[in-house]
Amino acid sequence: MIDYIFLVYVYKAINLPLSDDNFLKFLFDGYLTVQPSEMTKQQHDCLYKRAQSLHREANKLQSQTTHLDILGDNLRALIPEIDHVLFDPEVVDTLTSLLGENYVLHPHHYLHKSGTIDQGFHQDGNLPWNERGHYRSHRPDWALLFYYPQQVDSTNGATEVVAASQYWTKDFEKGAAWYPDDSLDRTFDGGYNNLEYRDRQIQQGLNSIGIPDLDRRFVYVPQGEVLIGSYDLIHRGSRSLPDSDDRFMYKFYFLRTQEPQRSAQRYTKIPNLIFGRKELRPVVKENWQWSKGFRIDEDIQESSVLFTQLMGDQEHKRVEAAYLLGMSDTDVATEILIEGLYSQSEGTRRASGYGLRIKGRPVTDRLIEALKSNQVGTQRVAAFALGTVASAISGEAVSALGSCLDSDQDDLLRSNAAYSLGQIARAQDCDVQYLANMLIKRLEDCNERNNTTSANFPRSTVKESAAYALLQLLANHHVDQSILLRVVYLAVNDNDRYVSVLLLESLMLNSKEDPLISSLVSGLIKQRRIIRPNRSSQN
Ligand SMILES: O=C(O)CCC(=O)C(=O)O
Ligand SMILES: [Fe+2]
Repeated sequence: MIDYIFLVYVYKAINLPLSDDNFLKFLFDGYLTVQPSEMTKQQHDCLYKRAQSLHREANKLQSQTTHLDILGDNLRALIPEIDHVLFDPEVVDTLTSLLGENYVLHPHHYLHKSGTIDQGFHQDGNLPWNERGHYRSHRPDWALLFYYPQQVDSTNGATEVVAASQYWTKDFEKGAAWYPDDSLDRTFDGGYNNLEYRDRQIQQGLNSIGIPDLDRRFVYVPQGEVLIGSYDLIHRGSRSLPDSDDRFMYKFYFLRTQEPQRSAQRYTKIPNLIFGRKELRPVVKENWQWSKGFRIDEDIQESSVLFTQLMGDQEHKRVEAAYLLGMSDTDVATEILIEGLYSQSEGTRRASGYGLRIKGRPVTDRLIEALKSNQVGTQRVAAFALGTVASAISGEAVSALGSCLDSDQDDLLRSNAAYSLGQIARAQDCDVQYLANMLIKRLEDCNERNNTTSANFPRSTVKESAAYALLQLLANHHVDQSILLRVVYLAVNDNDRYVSVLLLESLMLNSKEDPLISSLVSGLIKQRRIIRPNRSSQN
């Protein structure tokens, strides 16, 4: 039997925020690696052995749901020592530097073991088990953490990443429907015995994104290393040699709950971006400014060149153009982005959304109008682009997103609307009462039908986005006790463990000043939650 221990860790004040150089490196490369500063070799060895026994236990069980019961989501209860990694000062400081204070550990996680098959390149789905909830953020809103309890080298199945790939993606729409996952090659199954052929398939999958000179890197690391990456980094698990020792990787991810604060004057200096890939400089510059809480408009010269780039079919050129247009305060830039939003090309619409998202208040009305478009691909992007703190002061924007979430037919639109309400909920001046009621109502009374059974787990992607939004709200605002009681009820009763734990996290942040409640909730979060998802709830 594995003992439960419920240590309540107290976050120490951040000592060593990431240096500006390292932050910039993260914004370009999309990842960095750190060594936990207070862990010993014995602790890493212990986490290796624990991983081995858990995989053995899973193998013995031969059940259809070991991924839900054993290898995923319950790791903090089954292997309590993993908290040494999650709460190590170096890890906490790095995550705090990237995601701000009060970041939250997402309740979905997994213990990976490499094997002789290869994964193809992919971006992890932004909802558990490769489901899709919203457009990828581009901002440091989400981070993944890969922990390796043993050394990783060319023999035992390293993770391979594509450096600087986190701002790009592939199209996913299938008419009005969509692919839930972002595999670069959706037909790749990793099983071709001819290794040269397999390697060619992997490279071709990556080539299909249409961007030249991508930078593939195997992540070889010493024992105990942690990779912290943008959630959207393209990566894959590579094969191990047949007789190598087991290689484990504990995967977790984290989310931001607070908007960056305006920094001291010295940060308003824009660093030299000349060393990074050219197409990424505008994105990195915008992210830098956003993270430091300031904004300087960009001069654009060749708007016709940017127009052609945005309307074209090269993902890296579209994203570059969208950011340059987004950072300019000219009308011509706005008009180009709006035209892009209504384009027939999915990639152009998506890129335009990022540009419009930067513009904020001046384009709010245009985005509200686009929410009513008869092209669902335009509506979804408009819902996403409205999701910034700048929209909080527009009552129309908030109620347009609210009625979208309430009554639109398209699940991906509703899910994006919920996600955006979460971004708006970070604003000091948002309508807390309205948002709380609307989000809670969406979660109560089975208002959302289950719309996926992926990973053998019936649940609603929209509900998961609504829970995320409620977490953003409660992390930033005090609410009446009557609201908290409704949230407690949902957290205790919801059949979706991700909804439930995100709500517990929201209660924990909301009751930070009360050590009794926060210790109790923190214990509940760590506790193994639900042995099996309730299969009778296919409402
Ligand atoms: O095992 C690895 O190194 C990567 C696994 C991974 O990326 C995944 O399963 O999504
Ligand atoms: Fe992955």
